[in-house]
Amino acid sequence: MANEHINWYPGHMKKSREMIQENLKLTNAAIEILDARIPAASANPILGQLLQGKPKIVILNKSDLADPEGNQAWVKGLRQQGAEPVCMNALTGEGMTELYRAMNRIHQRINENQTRKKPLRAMIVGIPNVGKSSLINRLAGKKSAKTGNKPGVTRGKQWISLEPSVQVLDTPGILWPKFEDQNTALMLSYIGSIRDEILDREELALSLLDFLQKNAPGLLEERYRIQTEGREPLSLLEEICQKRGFLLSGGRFDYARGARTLTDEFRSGKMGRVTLQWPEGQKGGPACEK
Ligand SMILES: Nc1nc2c(ncn2[C@@H]2O[C@H](COP(=O)(O)OP(=O)(O)O)[C@@H](O)[C@H]2O)c(=O)[nH]1
Ligand SMILES: [Mg+2]
Repeated sequence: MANEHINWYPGHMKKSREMIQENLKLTNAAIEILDARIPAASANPILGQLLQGKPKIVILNKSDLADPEGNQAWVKGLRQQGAEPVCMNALTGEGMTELYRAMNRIHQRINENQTRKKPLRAMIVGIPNVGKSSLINRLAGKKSAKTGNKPGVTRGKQWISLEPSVQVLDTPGILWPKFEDQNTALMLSYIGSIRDEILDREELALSLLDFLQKNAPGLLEERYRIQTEGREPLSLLEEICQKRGFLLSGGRFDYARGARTLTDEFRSGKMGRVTLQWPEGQKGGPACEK
């Protein structure tokens, strides 16, 4: 998976915010992309402030990797908060029809009671790796969006016209996650959206095993054919190494390989679909923070 990581420095964050503020002046709506597995942890901390009341569509992207029940729960929860949620898979285009519908609803709302109808001009925003470029490519219908995250880079503004009066800016706004929050940082590490160096892979694997054992033991039990009840994460990792034959000389466990395999298989969805954060008061996961 080609994860793009950014080191966020204060200057960097300032530039990125300024770029978004500049571009927001040209738009009357935003499309916020979240990762459907961790909608709370992948939300931007200051987006609400930047939008200043502009309507937004919330895309739960990578919904193919999240629990379908979790997707439903988030759609319902976000709708109750007055947002326009759309479940999506930017790789296959699933959810595009819903996205167009949501854009039309917002467009109508913007022009309600207006004699001079304005076009809808929307901007895509989100933290790194949620699928901004994938969606822009899909909207543009060709591989046109630049890959790589360069906050602050200003290119000539290009609009992708979906209809004559519905346009999306071809440059996404890249915001930083709430990584000062420990739980958020962990969730982002589990799905591979922040540098692995922040947590050692083996530590990360043990933490992920602990989380899954408590919240989604079935994933581990089915994938690795192991019993998880009452076990220590380390013993789970050892059994996974044993089962996969990840052994070093003298029969020692190859923890590094076990950890890499576990995290890779989790991130790519090989273990199954899982929602790590549920809307408040609902099943599984830690209660999501605001
Ligand atoms: N499974 C899955 N992977 C996705 C989806 N959307 C994007 N990706 C992958 O997620 C990674 C990051 O996507 P990208 O569009 O570069 O994210 P950006 O950093 O927000 O621009 C890439 O490896 C994409 O192929 C999706 O809906 N489902
Ligand atoms: Mg990108």
